[in-house]
Amino acid sequence: MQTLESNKKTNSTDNINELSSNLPDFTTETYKDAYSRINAIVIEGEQEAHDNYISIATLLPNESEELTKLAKMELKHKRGFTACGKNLGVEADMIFAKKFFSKLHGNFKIALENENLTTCLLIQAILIEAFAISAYHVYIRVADPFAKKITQGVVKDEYLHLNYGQEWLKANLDSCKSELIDANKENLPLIKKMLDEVAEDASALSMDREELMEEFMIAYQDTLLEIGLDNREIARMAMAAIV
Ligand code: PL3
Ligand code: FE2
Ligand code: FE2
Repeated sequence: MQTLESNKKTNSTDNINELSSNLPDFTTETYKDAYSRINAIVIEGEQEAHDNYISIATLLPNESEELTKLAKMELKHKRGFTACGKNLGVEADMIFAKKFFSKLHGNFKIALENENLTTCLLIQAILIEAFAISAYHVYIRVADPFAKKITQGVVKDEYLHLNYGQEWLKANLDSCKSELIDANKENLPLIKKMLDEVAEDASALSMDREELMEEFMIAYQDTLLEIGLDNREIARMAMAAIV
């Protein structure tokens, strides 16, 4: 547990890259073209995260204040990443980004309509946040100085969001475990698909696919362990990504 915990706070490779400063050329057309989609994905993701926390608050009226706070952070993230695109002279391809999220967004909507709080929290506060955390960690190592600063601020907040979902699911594990496992089976493959879909553009930004997967699995498994699932259950859940 100690070692997993320490993974959250220090990302060893952050420092290594700082020393070698092996950064891509942020001015090439190839870089900017890929950035127009990646930047849009992040902007759309932050907006949807905002909307999702506001929606979750309708299912948890007692926690509305806390959830509204989390939602507001997402809008701040959105503004930060919008500035990153402007700074590089890139126009975000929002149509692409909406499509990118549509399947997961649809599943969230269905869960919300059915008042499946566990599923809503798994999708937003665990899967999407772990995806964001992994992507932002990898991005920080190869980002332009302006974006790097913004992303470092954002990733700290994302841990608060992940933590929120983690603590609720931990406190309610007895009653939500089977829904959690089912929802994971349905939605983890979508995250895997999204990762595959973004891999080529990410690599144009010097972000490595294997590294993204690795960071995702660290955040994901660590969270499930904290929630109170055992190693076998976590292995089973993770397996849903490869079938
Ligand atoms: C929740 O707070 C945010 C959800 C955003 C999802 C982001 C997915 C990231 C895809 C890969 C992007 C790399 C980072 C680049 C930043 C401009
Ligand atoms: Fe965010
Ligand atoms: Fe978030």
